[in-house]
Amino acid sequence: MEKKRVLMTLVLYHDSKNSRILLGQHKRGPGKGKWNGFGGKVEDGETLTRSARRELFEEANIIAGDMEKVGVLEFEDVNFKKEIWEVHFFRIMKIYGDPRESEEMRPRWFGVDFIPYKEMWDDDKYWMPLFLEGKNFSGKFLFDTEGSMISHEININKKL
Ligand code: 8OG
Repeated sequence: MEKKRVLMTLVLYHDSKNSRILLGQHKRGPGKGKWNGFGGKVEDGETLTRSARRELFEEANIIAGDMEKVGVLEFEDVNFKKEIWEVHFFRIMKIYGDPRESEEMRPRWFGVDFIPYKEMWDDDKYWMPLFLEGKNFSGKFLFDTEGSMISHEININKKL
């Protein structure tokens, strides 16, 4: 049976001037305790960028200035819900407002040399360094039912 594709966004802000990145810790749900960028499911009738901006505001209380698409990754669980998560990644060039804790996320700045990979999804160590270097990427990751990564494939793409 063909797996259903679920569209999602992930938004990241790298403050390169101060060598830091803004992450948020999930307070609930399947990713509870994990640090991540901001994002979630794209709702019916929403564009990817609109959805990304909405999630950023809901989760961290900040407004994104210009954003650019930097990649797309597919996450597949060996059998979970028969879904493929297609996550579209965006880089924010500027933020407006101070990050504030929401019901879902606890935002915090991390120095780029202190990214808490042990408390993040297994795949993040593959694409985060590319993101921090300003590269574009695409790839596929397969997970088992316990959430451990079984296989990975990542490509560096040319900028559009
Ligand atoms: O808990 P919630 O449904 O909001 O989480 C979905 C968000 O997490 C969405 O922005 C997409 C993102 N996401 C995945 N899988 C992975 C992953 O393996 N690594 C990272 N960094 N983010 C992921 O759905």
